[in-house]
Amino acid sequence: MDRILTIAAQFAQKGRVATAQEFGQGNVNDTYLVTLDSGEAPFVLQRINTHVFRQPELVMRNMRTFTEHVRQRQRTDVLCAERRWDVPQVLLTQSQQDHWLESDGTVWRAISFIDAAQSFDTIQSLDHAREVGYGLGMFHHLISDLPSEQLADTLEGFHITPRYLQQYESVLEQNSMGSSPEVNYCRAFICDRTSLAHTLETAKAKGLLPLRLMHGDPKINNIMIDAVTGQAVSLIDLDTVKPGLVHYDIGDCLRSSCNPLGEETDQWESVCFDLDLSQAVLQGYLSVARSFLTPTDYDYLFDAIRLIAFELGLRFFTDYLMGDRYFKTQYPDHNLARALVQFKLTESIEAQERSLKAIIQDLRR
Ligand code: GN1
Ligand code: MG
Repeated sequence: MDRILTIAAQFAQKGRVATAQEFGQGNVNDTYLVTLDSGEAPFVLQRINTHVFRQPELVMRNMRTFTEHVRQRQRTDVLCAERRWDVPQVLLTQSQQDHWLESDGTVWRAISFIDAAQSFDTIQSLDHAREVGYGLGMFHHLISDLPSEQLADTLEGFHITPRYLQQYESVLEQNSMGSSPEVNYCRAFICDRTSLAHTLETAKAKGLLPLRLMHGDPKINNIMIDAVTGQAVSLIDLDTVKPGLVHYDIGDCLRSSCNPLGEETDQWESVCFDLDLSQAVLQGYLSVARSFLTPTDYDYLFDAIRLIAFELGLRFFTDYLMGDRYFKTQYPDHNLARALVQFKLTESIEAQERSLKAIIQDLRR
């Protein structure tokens, strides 16, 4: 921890670093909450996983472009005048850099802490679901007038499902994996859905879905909720804010918030997608997003929800087969367990296709 304290001190403009504690549930970066002994606001320190984000300087540049844009927009935005909305700020080092390169080659950055707010790994109530949706809508609203060319692609291939499928297939060719009921289930599950993988990319290629800016990772625990009002007040984890489809975000938000057991549950056989929650999330989202969604956007909402759950299962399973190189794990079969959860969720979404489509149909009127 001494090393972390020393790195944290690079970002402490005022006051001395008092403590640094591991923080959050991130699967990719390492995150610490840093407190200062001067009563200054705490901040978040992160080691950027450069195995995943190979150009961390681009990640930081995007983050600064994004936060500056939103800061300007908030000044005149009517929705922001009505209620609290916070944007995490990039903190600079003593020498005014947006990241710190440690002598061992690790890359670090610091971000302001969203005060008096919390996030949850699982959904708490229908009101919470509505707020989660509102938060994503607000995020898309605030970013909707930033031209997508202004942000770099910080993670090539991210959410391009056919690429994940290709990667899976090449891992299968090289890998003589043992068979177990769980592994066989995953393999058969993917095999039955290879055509599904292309749904959003085909629509994008045909020009049916426009390239916009997206958050990339708006899962339930990246949406901060005000500790007093219960309202969504911020989206954190801005590494993957980059050009993409808003559908990836909508799918990710729903797959993570409408699974009441959460993505880390060990009861994968009981995982299901909750329709009432999905209605609440979509209501919250559309209360802001209705103004910029096109009729075709609505046509692809069901596909997006189904696809992103499937895609995450595919990513976890491929990583399991590759020996856990991408997602951090806490035990040997962790990525397999995570994949099973997402596949069960996909199955549940598929089983409720008609009802979920009816909810979407009803909300688009
Ligand atoms: C990763 O690091 P974290 O937990 O914010 C992943 C997301 C997944 C998520 C699943 C850059 O996000 O795509 O949906 O795990 N981020 C990246 O929990 O791959
Ligand atoms: Mg993330």
